[in-house]
Amino acid sequence: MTLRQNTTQTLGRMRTKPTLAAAAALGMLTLAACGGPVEASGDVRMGAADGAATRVVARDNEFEPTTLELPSGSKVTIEVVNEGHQAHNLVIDDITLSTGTLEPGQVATATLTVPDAPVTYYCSFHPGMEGRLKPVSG
Ligand SMILES: [Cu+2]
Repeated sequence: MTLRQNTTQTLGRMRTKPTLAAAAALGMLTLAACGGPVEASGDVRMGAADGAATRVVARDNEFEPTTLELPSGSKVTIEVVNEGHQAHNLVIDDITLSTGTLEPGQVATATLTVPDAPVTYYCSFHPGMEGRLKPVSG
């Protein structure tokens, strides 16, 4: 079995765990928000996207852009780049997504399905560092 197959299967199992596990993971994220590293959750991997992706830049301390308009219900790839001098992350509670801690210069790629209603993305380290993912009719 190749490493890639193994990783895919592991992710598949993680997605099927009950909601309780997700709630516990969120609890751990909250506890870790005081400056320690936070775990990634959802369909996230380190590194740049292989193909087309929507780019979100994290700076000290804001996201660019602060509004992302993407087609409702579509599967999208979002590349999160930390161009700041501090560690940041990008978290969307509503869909249990987190890039985990991104040190300066690091990039994470997240794949997600755009929800039907607007959701907030934020950095758990920096209150007020946030943006809005807005679904638009595809
Ligand atoms: Cu931050």
